[in-house]
Amino acid sequence: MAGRFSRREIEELKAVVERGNLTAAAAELQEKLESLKNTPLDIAITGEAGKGKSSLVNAILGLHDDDEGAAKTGVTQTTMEPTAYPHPRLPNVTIWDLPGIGTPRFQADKYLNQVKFNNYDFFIIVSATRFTSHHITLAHEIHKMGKRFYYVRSKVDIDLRAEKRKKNFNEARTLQKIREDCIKNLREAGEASPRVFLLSSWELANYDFQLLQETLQNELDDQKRHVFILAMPNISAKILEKKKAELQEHIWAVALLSCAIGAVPVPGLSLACDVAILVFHMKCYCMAFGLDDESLTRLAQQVGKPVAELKSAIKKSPLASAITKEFVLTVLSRSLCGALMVLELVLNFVPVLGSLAGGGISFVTTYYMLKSFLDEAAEDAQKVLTKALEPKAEESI
Ligand SMILES: Nc1nc2c(ncn2[C@@H]2O[C@H](COP(=O)(O)OP(=O)(O)OP(=O)(O)O)[C@@H](O)[C@H]2O)c(=O)[nH]1
Ligand SMILES: [Mg+2]
Repeated sequence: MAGRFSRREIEELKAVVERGNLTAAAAELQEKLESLKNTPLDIAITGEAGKGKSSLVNAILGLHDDDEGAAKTGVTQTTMEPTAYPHPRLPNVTIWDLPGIGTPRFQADKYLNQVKFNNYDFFIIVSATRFTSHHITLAHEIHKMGKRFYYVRSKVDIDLRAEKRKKNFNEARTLQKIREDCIKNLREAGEASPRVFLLSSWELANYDFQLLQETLQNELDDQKRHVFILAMPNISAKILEKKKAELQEHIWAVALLSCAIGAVPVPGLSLACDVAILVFHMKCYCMAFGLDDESLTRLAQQVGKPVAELKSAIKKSPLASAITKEFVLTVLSRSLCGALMVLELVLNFVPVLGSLAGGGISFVTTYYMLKSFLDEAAEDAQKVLTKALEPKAEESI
């Protein structure tokens, strides 16, 4: 049932309470949550001109090439200086679209300085067709800085289309051949365990895009991983689940913070909690799941469906803009079941929560509210995704 604490959460909560000083613990937690919110993540997309760097920037950000705020793509040399593309919903995440290496304005020997190579957390080298000496230069320099790179072989849709003309065409075999070739070249360039991803920025659901996302996520430290997961485009059920799990991890900390800093009795209810904290985090959940007007409008354009059709899939949670103090108060007053839940939890955890005094109720109220809101928002986000991916009415006839 929504609202249950996991054993681990109870243990962590106990530990905090046992350490005795709730205000200090809350300050520590607040700092942790704040730094999580402000952790910068700078990802550089590099490679030769015209290989699909800007298209990949847009793919990672969940933007269409024509969207406002999208990186410009084109058939002639397009990107002339490092350009920052802040994530549409997470301003501390920035994808850097770098100009192509080896063009007249960006000779290989000056490129690294020109594009301020030191400034990024990690690199994605984008290639298409052949492996070149520029890839070796980039790989060496990134290594020298003690940083990582991921090698993306883009535009595989074009390779496959060309190979299809042959009699014995086999998609898996063709992809494997491209992959092996990239790995072999990177090994020869001195890379012990090359990380190679085949993809088409036009078909994110196919090939290695998801694997790329997962690999990046696993290799980031905890703090950057949290930021990265929330920044992912909502293109699969799996990504939505991951976001949910990531947000859920922090609910107990938010709840503890709420009871330590601002347990305010809710008028007319035997509940107390910091409504502002609830509003803030519920909005964050909606934004992470793309349950806001801007994200839905963009998604509707991308899949060629009316935005109203996507919105019709949303059954439980409101959009981010509708989450106000009044909304939260209405939910609180309606959640009789929630109140019972709170009571049950308080009774069950008297030894723990007793020492939080009045704050105990605020703790469980906040916990319960956020947990059930997160469950509902995640459910709605899955429904929106299913609706977006359904064949259009005229196509299914
Ligand atoms: N078929 C296909 N075309 C792609 C893909 N990625 C990019 N393109 C096309 O390739 C061309 C170049 O893409 P860009 O993303 O502008 O390449 P870039 O590396 O940023 O180019 P510069 O900024 O000029 O260095 C554009 O016409 C894109 O539409 C892909 O995965 N598949
Ligand atoms: Mg470009």
